[in-house]
Amino acid sequence: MYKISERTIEKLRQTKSIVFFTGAGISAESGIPIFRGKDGIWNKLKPEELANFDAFMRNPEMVWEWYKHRKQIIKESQPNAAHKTIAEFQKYLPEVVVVTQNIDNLHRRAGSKIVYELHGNIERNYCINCHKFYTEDFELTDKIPTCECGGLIRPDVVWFGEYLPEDQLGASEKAAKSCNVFFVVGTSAVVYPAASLIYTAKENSAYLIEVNIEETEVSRLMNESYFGKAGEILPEFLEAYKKDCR
Ligand code: BJW
Ligand code: ZN
Repeated sequence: MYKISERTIEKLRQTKSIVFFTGAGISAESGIPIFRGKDGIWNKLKPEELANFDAFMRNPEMVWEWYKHRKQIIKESQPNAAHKTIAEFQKYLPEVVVVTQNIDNLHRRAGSKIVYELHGNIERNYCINCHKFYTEDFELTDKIPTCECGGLIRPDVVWFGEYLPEDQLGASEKAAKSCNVFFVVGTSAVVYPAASLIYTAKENSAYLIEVNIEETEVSRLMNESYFGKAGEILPEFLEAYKKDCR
């Protein structure tokens, strides 16, 4: 049981728009490894060595092996209590926006309707030559996926040094500027420009609430921090909110 503060409930009661800014930690309880920290997959594999275009061109087999492995994990995973709670909040609050750095599609699978994906989606792929999109499963073959034009197919995700999708970032900035409450859930908040949205929300007077198993780079900016698992804490917010409405 976590004690949700009265101030938080009051903020939720007054809010017109709420943003959930999420990272890998929200999917950890679905069995998807996080990148950094003590359980991070990138303790062994350096992110910059795999998640960049040069690495892909040098060694597409290696980069595809990594994505095929992750595609398989994601395919077998299910949204957890944290994703589901965010989706359930839609029943009670006027506007619930999810801004996610995750590529796993779990927010949509949980039923969230407004989801902005800053770093792409692992279910989509495209040809680096002609930009044709592919959504088929590639993990069934051992070969590197190749387009009918002969170009290499890559996952539609954002690697280091690449621009974020303009429409998704633009819509997220707008949401961060206009929301009243901004939740920061399961992210180390070290990757930019995604993390800058937290500062945008703060500059626009949103009430900032963090949910993470440990302190992060941005904890000092928060109005309130709740330390523990997202799948355990987020349902408590909803319960406390519903109790207050009765
Ligand atoms: C739990 C939990 C539980 C665990 N419950 N919590 C300004 C300053 C400095 C650097 C830069 C800057 N601007 C740009 C940069 C460079 C770079 C960058 O930010 N580098 C930093 C690392 C220093 N950014 C970029 O390159 C970006 N592009 C860009 O800026 O374009 C402009 C440009 C163009 C050309 C030249 C130069 C600039 C692109 C960034 C793309 C990031 N891509 C990745 C891979 C996506 C595809 C894939 O998944 O394979 O995105 S990297 C990886 O990190 C992934 C994630 O979305 C992202 C963020 O990670 P996240 O989600 O925070 O995960 P973790 O693991 O770090 O944290 C998990 C947290 O959960 C932890 O805190 C745990 O405690 C917690 N937790 N269990 C609650 N149960
Ligand atoms: Zn092509």
